[in-house]
Amino acid sequence: MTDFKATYGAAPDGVWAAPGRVNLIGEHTDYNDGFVLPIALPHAARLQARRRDDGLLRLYSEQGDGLITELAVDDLVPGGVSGWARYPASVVWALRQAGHEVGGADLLIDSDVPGGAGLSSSAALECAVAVAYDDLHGLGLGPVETALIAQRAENAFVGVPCGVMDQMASTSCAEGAALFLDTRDLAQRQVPFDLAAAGLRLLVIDTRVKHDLADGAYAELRAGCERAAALLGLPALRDLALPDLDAALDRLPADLRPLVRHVVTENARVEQAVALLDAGDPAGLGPILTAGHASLRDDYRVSCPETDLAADTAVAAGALGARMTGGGFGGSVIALVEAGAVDTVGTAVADAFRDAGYAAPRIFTAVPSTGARRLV
Ligand code: GAF
Repeated sequence: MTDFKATYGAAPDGVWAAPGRVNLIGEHTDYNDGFVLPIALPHAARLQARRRDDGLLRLYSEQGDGLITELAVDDLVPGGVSGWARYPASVVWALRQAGHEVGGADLLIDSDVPGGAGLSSSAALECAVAVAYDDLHGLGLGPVETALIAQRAENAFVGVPCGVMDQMASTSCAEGAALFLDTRDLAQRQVPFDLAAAGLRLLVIDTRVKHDLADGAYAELRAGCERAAALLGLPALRDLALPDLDAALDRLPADLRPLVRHVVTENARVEQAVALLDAGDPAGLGPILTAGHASLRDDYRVSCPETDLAADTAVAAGALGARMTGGGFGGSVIALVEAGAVDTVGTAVADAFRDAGYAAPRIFTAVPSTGARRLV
C-alpha cells in the first residue's frame, strides 16, 4: 500500500470513492434517450487527493506501472495522454472546458473495480476525480453535474462516445436500491431492491474476456441507432413506442431493424422491471433479464460465446434469469439466484468454462451499494 505523504511530500486533503456498477436492465438505451436501471457495486475507485495551485497534476495508481505521471493542466488536450492516466486527466480537462477555474492536484488512486470487465472501472475513476475536485474547489456541482462532466471527459478527451448511464450510476446510486434513470431528462428514482429480504442474490460473473469500448464497434452501433431515428423522423429511438414497432421496422433497411427492435423492447423491459420491483416482486426480474440477454445476443449482437455460455449455464443450473451487463463484446454477466442456489450456479458456470477451455471466470455476489462520496 503506497503512502501518500511519502509519495508526494504532504498529507492528502481528503479521500473520496466512486463505485463501479452493474446494470440490471436497459442496455444500449442510454444514448437513445431511454431508460436504465443500474445498481452501484461495493467495488470502487478510492482516491486520496491534495489540491495544488501550480497547475501540475501528479498521478499515481496502485494498479499502474509504479511511476508518478506528471502533467501540466494547461497542456491537456484530447488524445494527448495515454494509458490509465487519461481518465483522471480527462476530468480536469473537462472541468476547465466547462469554465471551472481548477488547477492541479496530487492524486493517489486505488481501485478494486475490475478493469475491462464491463463494470465501469473507467467511470468510477473519472467520478472519483470529479467529486474530489468538486469538494476541493467548492464547485457545488452535485451528483448530476459531476456525472455530466465525467461523461464529457470520456466522450471528448478519452474518445469513447458513451451515454451517461455509467457516470450517473457512479455518482447517484444509493445503498439498497436500483437507480431508475430517464437518460433524456435525467429524472431519477431510487427503486428499493432488497435482495436479502427476498431471499435472493445477484451473482456477477466476470468472463475475463476484456472488452474495449474504444474499439469502434460501440460507436458504430450508436451511429446505426441515430441513423434509424433520423429515417423514422424521430428525435431518438426512445420516441418509438412498442405498439408502433412493427410498422416502423417495415420502413427501415434490414441492417437497422434488429438494432431498433432491441432498443424499443429493452426500454419496455426496464419499465416492466421497475413495476415488478415497485410491486415487491424482485424474483419476477428473472425472465426479463433472460429476455434482455437474448435481445443483446440475437438483435444487438454484442454478446460473445463466453457471455452466452455464462448466461445459459446459469439459467440451466437454476438461476431465475441471467444476462450480460454493460456494453458487451466480453465483460460480465449477472445472474439472479435464490440464496440457496449460489454455489450450484457458480460451480456450474465455472465447470462449463473449464469444459469449454475458457479462462476461469471471476464470480462474486453484489449488493446495491452507495454512490460517489467523500470518505475522509
Ligand atoms: C457502456 C457505456 F459506457 C454506457 O453508456 C452504455 O451505453 C452501456 O455501455 C450499454 O448499455 O457501459
